[in-house]
Amino acid sequence: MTSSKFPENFLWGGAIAANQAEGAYLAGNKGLTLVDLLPTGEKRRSIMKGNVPALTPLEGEFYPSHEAIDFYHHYKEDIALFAEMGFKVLRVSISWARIYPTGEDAVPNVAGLKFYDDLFDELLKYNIQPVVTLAHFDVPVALIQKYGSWRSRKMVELFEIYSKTVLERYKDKVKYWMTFNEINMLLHLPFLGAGLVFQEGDNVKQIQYQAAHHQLVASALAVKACHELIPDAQIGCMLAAGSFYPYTCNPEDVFQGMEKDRESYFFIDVQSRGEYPGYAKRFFRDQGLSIEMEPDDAGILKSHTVDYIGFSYYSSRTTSTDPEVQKNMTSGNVFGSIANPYLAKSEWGWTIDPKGMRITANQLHDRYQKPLFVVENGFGAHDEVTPEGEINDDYRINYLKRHIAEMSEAIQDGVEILGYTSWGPIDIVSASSGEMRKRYGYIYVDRDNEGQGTMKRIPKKSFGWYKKAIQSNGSDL
Ligand code: BGP
Repeated sequence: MTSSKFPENFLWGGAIAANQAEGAYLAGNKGLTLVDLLPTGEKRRSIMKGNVPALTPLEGEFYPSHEAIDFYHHYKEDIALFAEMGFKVLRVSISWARIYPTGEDAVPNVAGLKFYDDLFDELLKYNIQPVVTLAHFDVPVALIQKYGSWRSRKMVELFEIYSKTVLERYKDKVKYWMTFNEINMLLHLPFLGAGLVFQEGDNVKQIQYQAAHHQLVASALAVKACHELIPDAQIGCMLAAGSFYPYTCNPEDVFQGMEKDRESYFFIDVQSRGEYPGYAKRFFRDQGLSIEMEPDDAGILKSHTVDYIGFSYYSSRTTSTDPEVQKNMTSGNVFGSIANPYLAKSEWGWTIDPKGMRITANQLHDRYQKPLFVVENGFGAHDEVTPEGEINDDYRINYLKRHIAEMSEAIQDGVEILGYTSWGPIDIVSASSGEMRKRYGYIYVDRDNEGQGTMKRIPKKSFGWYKKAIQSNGSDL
């Protein structure tokens, strides 16, 4: 392998989300969001799919996002550590319910606006550019109660108001924006991705694709608003990426791999190319789905496409049409993946495939011919603190190193990549499991699965490693 090369001005940094880091879930008049209803363990998994028992937190349950790592109160200390590592960017999300606690308040919440002003100012003090996601898994609960969340067209209008509010407010501070985090998650974890709750007898696919249409129009309207309000900003989409490999060269497997990729590409085709692809129209016909669209929608989608393709990459996926092979599914992949016999897995069953980063980046580039932004990548692992108080996370360094090297290969293949924000540069709550034990950080946080701990921050071994990687612009991994 040739040595790593990155363009000058490559945006090195990390990515977190409001709902997994901030905590302070009721502070400053914040309203409840869907993550405030997610406990840990099995129950969480079932709720994330849309089986939601109650739309209020239950007495006696532990909700990890309520306090998370209390970034709301610790952000200065945390940003100082990110600055020490040399971050050029930090990806964060704005919690809609901090700005509009019920999602449709007459005026935005002053305390919420101020929190993000202070946060962005603190970042800019260190020359760290904020990269801001408008929606990262946190629909206000009041909108789920009143409208059924993204099933309703009403959400498009309310999201537009919210987007315009924050774009206008932070236009001098934020130049990189993103609309919906992992928009394709709506198909796999519909409650987490879009606040969708299902009742018996619901036509789940119909509801999902109608909600998807609403998010796609809302995304295009946010792009429009961003271009109008902040002409020197860039706004992108965000895909949970990772290509599907056919298990064999049987054309049936190959075709299935293509179709599975298209389940995800569908969203980005609309956001980046501005229209529904033919295969999606066929899918709707074949499935008997009828998506309600307003007369202006096609024009909105066509005129307001994204500037870059943001994506998360953790692992590749594998698919087969053979029922025998299908018995060997990986436990940790919400996309439904067969175990790949060539690849190892993390403790959570996530396949480790650095080469897949290069493959995925090339495929996205070939398809869209727009700059890419790797806005999530990382290794969730259980870390041990030694009696000396050290965390020697060589496994994490090893994972990141190999992925960054493959990203460099992709760049040398001609793929334009704006930057790399690894996931969870400081330990935060895991989205899929709700655990604190599944850690991604360069910075350890003393907090456990039950919410106990001092919240103390401790740099891990990977802290120094990432600092060096950034300092050398990726050439010293
Ligand atoms: C993505 C999400 C993140 C994040 C990450 C890691 O799906 O955008 O919010 O948490 O995956 O997943 P987990 O926390 O489940 O390990």
